[in-house]
Amino acid sequence: MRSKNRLITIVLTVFTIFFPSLVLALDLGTNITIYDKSSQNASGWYGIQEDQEVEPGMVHTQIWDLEGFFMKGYELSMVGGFDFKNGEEGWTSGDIFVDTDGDARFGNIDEWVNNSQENGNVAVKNKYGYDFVYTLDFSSNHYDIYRLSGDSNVLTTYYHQNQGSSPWRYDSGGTLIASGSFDYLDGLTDSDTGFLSDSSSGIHYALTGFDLADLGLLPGQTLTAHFTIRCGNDNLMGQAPVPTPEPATIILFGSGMIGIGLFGRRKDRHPSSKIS
Ligand SMILES: [Ca+2]
Ligand SMILES: [Ca+2]
Ligand SMILES: [Ca+2]
Ligand SMILES: [Ca+2]
Repeated sequence: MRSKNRLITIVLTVFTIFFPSLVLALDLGTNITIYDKSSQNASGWYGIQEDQEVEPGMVHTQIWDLEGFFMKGYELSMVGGFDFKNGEEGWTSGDIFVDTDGDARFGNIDEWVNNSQENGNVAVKNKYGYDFVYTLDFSSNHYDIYRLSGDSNVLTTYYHQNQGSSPWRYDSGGTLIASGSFDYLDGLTDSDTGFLSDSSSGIHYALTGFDLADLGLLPGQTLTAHFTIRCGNDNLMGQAPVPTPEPATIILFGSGMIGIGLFGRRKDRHPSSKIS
């Protein structure tokens, strides 16, 4: 048995040395990214795909590229060439907005945004349809979740031509419903993420661990997630049906109960822990 274990260890070590990308590849679940409804071309940096894409007329390199939203069970994550924690040239991350009743408004700005020709991150009523926002604190990797209404205030993206990427951040008037913590990953490779980089940067970043269970969603509802950078340079959108609880969760829960049962029985052998 011992030599068999040693063989397994050797095989795993060799595998890790020769195929590090396979071993380290992130498993963030299903890619739920959708078209952000803002493009000039069918492909390329102003195209309809999200990887190697930014909004029309904006700076286009990997360091400005938001790449994908992912969902694994009730965990939401996202990946980008943009450094979510440190930003780029003072242009920082926004918050993560979630719509749960199918009326999120984004892209196609001429159709519905009263687009002033002024630049600035302006506080406006939440006319974008989002029902929840995860506010991100990168000093402690902490998030708060607020429930939003149409009377809540949110901040627009900075550049007036990027209003289809709004909103950027939460401002005020929501109701705090839950809190949690997220993980920030840096130094990810193309192989880790499945996305492309370029000569400006070979690196990808990820934020993981946003719990959707706190939103009280029902299976069958569709959720739409939104994130952008302060300038609105790139807009990232994701959409997916709310999952039904997985059988695996029930099995795990069941085995946990069996474990507790065994532990309890073992403890019972000790006279002092007997329950009469
Ligand atoms: Ca990219
Ligand atoms: Ca992009
Ligand atoms: Ca909504
Ligand atoms: Ca985009």
